[in-house]
Amino acid sequence: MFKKLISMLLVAAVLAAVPYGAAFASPTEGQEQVIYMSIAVPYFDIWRHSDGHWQDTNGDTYPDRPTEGKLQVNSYYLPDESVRNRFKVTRVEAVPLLLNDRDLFERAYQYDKHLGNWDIIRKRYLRYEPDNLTVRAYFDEESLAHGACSLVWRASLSPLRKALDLTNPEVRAMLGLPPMNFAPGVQGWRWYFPAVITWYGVPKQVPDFYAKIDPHSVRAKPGQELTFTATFGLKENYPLSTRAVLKGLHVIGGKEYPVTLVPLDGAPDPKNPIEFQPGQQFKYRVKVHAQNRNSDIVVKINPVDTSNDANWSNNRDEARISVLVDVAVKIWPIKNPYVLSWLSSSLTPGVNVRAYRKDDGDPVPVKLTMNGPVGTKTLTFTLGGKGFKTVQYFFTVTRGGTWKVSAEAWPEPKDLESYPPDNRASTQVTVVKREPPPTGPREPGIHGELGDI
Ligand SMILES: [Ca+2]
Ligand SMILES: [Ca+2]
Repeated sequence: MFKKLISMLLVAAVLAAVPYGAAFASPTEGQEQVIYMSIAVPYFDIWRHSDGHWQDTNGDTYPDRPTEGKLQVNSYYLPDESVRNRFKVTRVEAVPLLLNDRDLFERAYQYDKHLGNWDIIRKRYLRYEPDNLTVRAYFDEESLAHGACSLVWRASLSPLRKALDLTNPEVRAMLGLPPMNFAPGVQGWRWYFPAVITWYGVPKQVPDFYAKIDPHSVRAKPGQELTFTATFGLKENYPLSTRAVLKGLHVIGGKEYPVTLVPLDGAPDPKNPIEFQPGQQFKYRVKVHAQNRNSDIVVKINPVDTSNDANWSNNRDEARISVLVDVAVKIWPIKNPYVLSWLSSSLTPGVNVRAYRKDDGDPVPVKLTMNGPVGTKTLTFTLGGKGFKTVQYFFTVTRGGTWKVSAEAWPEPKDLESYPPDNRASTQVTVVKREPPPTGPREPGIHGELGDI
């Protein structure tokens, strides 16, 4: 006699009374989607002993014979742990995989390659399917929480011509079964019950990655080396470790140039996606040189394991580099000295005031203030790199003397100035009072001096 054969893995499955298609998802958990497809190929063997009786191979106490309708129950698990981590399973569907179902197979094969490609599956299993094969998935909330379901197959154990003959040495060799001498009258037959299991789910809690840069704003001279600290993290309310890609960019005039993120305190190499534990953050140093125009340092973090982030607004941060400018001012009399004729009662001397940019950076507002005998005058205008503006300051005098006029020019805001010593200047204007020439005795009624009032 041959030893008793248990042909199938039997798993006691409690069949929950959950109708096909029920979904365990709340509306806040996002769109249900196919999260995995698996290919299951259990088999059902029957054996006839040499005395003619059929063995109970599925352990249900009834003998299993050809042509009988059979019910088979197996448990299945969502095999991909990363899928289980990212999605909450909402339901499971199962359908038999038949010889003309190549499209269905190819879809499932994208996820589950463990049994081989279509040619292998078709040759090894699909040719040996029983008649009237159906399969249905059963699950409840608890089983889905473990990524598990039960599959119930029903089939008629026929026809024999589509079954593998387990007593045939060639068949045994193909199946990897040991050679065996069978007693006369012994029969053994195998059918396969191929099925495709489609797992549906919704994304689990969404991670919230964030990126920060410090400081947020610096003033610098063109060419000056600047150091920033970039911090990338995963908020601790996400329950799993998950990966993200880090990026640093120097944005100059709308063009993006990558910057190197130098790991600090043992932070991982940012060239590859980085795994973050909940609440974990890593710091990197960013070194750049200020350009001759304003620029921005942008840091970004993007999730890798999910397509979503709970709050995109904190996945990017930027620092502004405001380039210092060098404004200067010059002031000089239009004429020096002025001469006040004895024929004139007054004179309006003036000074030229020039505000100019010594650097060649982006345009900035410049405030020019002039102070002199007629008070303070203020002008604001924009000066581009190497630009200048010349204005005059006039005042009226009725006598000779020396007058002082001062000016100062500053970029706005004032602390954009890189070299303050030349932002103030002053000059003196001398007015010489010309006395009338000596012309002899004065005539009555004519005042010889038309000057001072
Ligand atoms: Ca975020
Ligand atoms: Ca200056």
